[in-house]
Amino acid sequence: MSRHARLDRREFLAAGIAGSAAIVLGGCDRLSAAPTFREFLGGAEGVTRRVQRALLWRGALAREYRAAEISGTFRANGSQDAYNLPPGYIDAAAEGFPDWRLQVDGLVIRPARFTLSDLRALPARTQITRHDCVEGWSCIGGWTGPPLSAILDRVGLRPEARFIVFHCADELPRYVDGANPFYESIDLIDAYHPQTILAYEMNGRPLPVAHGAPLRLRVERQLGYKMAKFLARIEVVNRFDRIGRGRGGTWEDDGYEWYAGI
Ligand SMILES: Nc1nc2c(c(=O)[nH]1)N[C@H]1C(S)=C(S)[C@@H](COP(=O)(O)O)O[C@H]1N2
Ligand SMILES: [Mo]
Repeated sequence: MSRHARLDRREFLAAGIAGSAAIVLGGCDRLSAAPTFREFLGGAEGVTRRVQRALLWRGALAREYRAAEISGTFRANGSQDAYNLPPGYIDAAAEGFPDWRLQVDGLVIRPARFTLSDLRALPARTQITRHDCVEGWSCIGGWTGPPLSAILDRVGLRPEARFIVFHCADELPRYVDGANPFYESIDLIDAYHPQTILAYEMNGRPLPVAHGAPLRLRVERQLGYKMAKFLARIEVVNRFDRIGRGRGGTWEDDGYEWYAGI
């Protein structure tokens, strides 16, 4: 990555953070450790990750909350409107995404395309969880959708499969040397975790555009930036060094950790 691109991205983030400081986090909380949170992820992250891996079973469930604990307003972050989305996306949303398909391919036995009704026909899980953003805020929301494992079982993983890559419809402007669609990736442990779902509903209603309509990932044992919104394609791979800038995700390509455990 050129120094220039990184600077642009930093400026972009700085502008976003400055902008969001003015926003009242209605219904959301600042994390108690907010000032040191990023520091914690940076400096001590290696230690944290080793300790987590040693002490915590990665299959353990994230805490789930009661309906009464849902945040009155759930903050939207990153791409959230027409600015970062392809032309026509908002209109398609208004019509219920008739032409939208989720493409699932890569190291799978039966590549497939799913419509929203295909996904709604699968057994769904509803979970009320806390979303923690690396920028130091958290909100509690309810999510409904099929477990990712159900989709992976449908397509069948080939033995070489190691990671699941989520390709999104949005692009972050100014990040680039060219087109830079948002992407993220997780390993098979998280992919088969029972709380890893593809949510088409938030708080009992169709997922709003700001939160990633029509479909977003919830991977509840990790930080917010892993929860890819505006899903377009799921690719099963055994390496991700040739995707994007090679670190497994848009935020990782800018220096954040690939495993963002909380
Ligand atoms: N496609 C896409 N997914 C994304 C982002 C984004 O900009 N684009 N931002 C990430 C970040 S940093 C966070 S905190 C959450 C925000 O989700 P929310 O808008 O529902 O709060 O989405 C994550 N997933
Ligand atoms: Mo975030």
